[in-house]
Amino acid sequence: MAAATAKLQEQFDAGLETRADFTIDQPLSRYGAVDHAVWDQLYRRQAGLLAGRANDTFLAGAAQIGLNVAHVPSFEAVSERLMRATGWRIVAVPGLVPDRIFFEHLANRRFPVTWWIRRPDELDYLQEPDCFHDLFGHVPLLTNPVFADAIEAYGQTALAAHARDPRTLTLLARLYWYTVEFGLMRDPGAPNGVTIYGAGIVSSKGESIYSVESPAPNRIAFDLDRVLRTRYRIDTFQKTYFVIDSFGQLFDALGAGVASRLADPASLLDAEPFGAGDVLAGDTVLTRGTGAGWRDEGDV
Ligand code: HBI
Ligand code: FE
Repeated sequence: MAAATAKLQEQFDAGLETRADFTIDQPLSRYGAVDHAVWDQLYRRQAGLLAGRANDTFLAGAAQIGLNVAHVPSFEAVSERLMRATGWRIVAVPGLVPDRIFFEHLANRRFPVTWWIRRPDELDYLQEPDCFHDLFGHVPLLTNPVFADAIEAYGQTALAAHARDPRTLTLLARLYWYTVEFGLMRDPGAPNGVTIYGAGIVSSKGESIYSVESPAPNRIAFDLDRVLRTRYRIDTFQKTYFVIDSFGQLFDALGAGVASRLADPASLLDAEPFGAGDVLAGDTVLTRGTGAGWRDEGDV
């Protein structure tokens, strides 16, 4: 969090006027030729890698909202197209925003997008979300009505649960992590039987190949309670991916499912969490990972 805070401070210092909801006007004049070239390079690289690996609606959505351009897109132009598709908008922010503010935006069909883009020497890995991760990773699927409703429902549930009991943040973050950020979807027509929809995967060169093709990680059918109890790694490729059947299933989980589960979160909060690489007796295992590169090297 220290790096993110420093980054935020840097933006404040640079004189960007930040509103109470942490939004700013996208400072278009601050992008230079290098920034635009980074977007162009990342977009073309990921579009190539994701053909046949990502969920069908993902790349179609990216083109639909005008991300297939050779420069950092105008957030206003993207917003206009997205609004027509599902009534969602994107808003520019300096970086990570406080949890409550983040949930409030989602609950009101606004997706916060970090305005700045990584440097050319950071193409492959970045610790905090930048414009490419937020916009290319998260926004294309918001053109899908069911996915769009699922994220709004998550925002509303998270806002209420977090206000009632801040300890639920851990649980909410696990659910978001294993679906919105690192989710796979079952697809019998795909070469490996699954396609990518998670934003952390689609915006990563290495993980967009690893998540669907590597024998190392576990791929386990999504189960709400299981995911709510599972720790995650932020510093390596995932040891386990959870696989949904449809965006309808995601909507049920991020909507009524987690809302009812968090109405009385005590048992979940008290339970010992599962490790990121654990495979349990009750799991529906699609692929049991070989663990190459991580099993026996100590779990989280
Ligand atoms: N802020 N800009 C931004 N993007 C996020 O994904 C984000 C955030 N603040 C908090 C937050 N995520 C977490 O609350 C969730 O990932 C659970
Ligand atoms: Fe993200």
